[in-house]
Amino acid sequence: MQDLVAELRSNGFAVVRGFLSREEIAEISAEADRMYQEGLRHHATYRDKNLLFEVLNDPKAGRRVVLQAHWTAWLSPLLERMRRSPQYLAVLEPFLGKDIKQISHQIHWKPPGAKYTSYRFHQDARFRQGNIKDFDYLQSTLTTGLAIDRQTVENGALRVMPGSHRLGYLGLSDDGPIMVGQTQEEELRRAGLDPSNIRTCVMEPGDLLLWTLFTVHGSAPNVSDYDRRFMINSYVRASDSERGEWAFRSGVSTSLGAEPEVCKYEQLRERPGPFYVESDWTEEAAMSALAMPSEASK
Ligand SMILES: O=C(O)CCC(=O)C(=O)O
Ligand SMILES: [Fe+2]
Repeated sequence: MQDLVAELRSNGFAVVRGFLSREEIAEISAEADRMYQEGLRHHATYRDKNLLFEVLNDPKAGRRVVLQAHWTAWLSPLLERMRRSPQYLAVLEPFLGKDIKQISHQIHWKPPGAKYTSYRFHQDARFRQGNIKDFDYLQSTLTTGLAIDRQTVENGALRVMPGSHRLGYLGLSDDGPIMVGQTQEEELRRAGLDPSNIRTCVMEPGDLLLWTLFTVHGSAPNVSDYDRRFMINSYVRASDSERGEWAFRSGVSTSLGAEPEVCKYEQLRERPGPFYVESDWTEEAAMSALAMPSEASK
């Protein structure tokens, strides 16, 4: 038996090989494809409560792509069950106990041929608001990444910096969009990190990567001709978080309620949607904003 707790404590990440079977992954793969098609129905990024499709007209691919889908458990009974399946409880319980809420539920795609398929190095604490951004919460949270496709160097598997979870919040990539450009080595060195320690987490479909809110990680662009689908589910010890959807209560798998809970999307109550997101973080949008100053800035 692999001692995942010891591995995560010492390295800030660990891989569970063969977490799901071929059959289970085949089902999830088909459902992820269905969610991709669902996302493509929208001309731009779309939000409806916690459900989000990040949709972009990718300048290099010359087509519309879906980069992320959040909380598709609201659309998919299969994904709703799998986010709180016994397999997840078995991995989570030694870290978080039997009362567990879920903060994120995301499918990420890296469409072959697209420009925007990389993530600068960062710590996921960057994307959290409120109490759990605190370094004290290192032990209260756990993030999991399920390989739907093979994760290779070529298709942009997650890359981690071993031991970085002990350094507290470093502010990496806080200066700009996470998917524009790649982290320069100087930025890592300034934060006290040695770029030669970067490890690429090569995985087979069905493997599960675990990391912490403070583990420095990122991923390179997909330069292969196949997709890289990765499903991120992150969890928190329920007693340490007001936010999140229940996943397990006293070890019992718990389905979504009638109304969504605040997870990462803080404006859930005031601006539930549905709406399209007008802001665009691409370089192309930044260039056209410079070329055509808005009325207000003239
Ligand atoms: O999909 C990836 O490669 C990384 C995504 C990630 O780290 C994040 O969304 O926080
Ligand atoms: Fe991340």
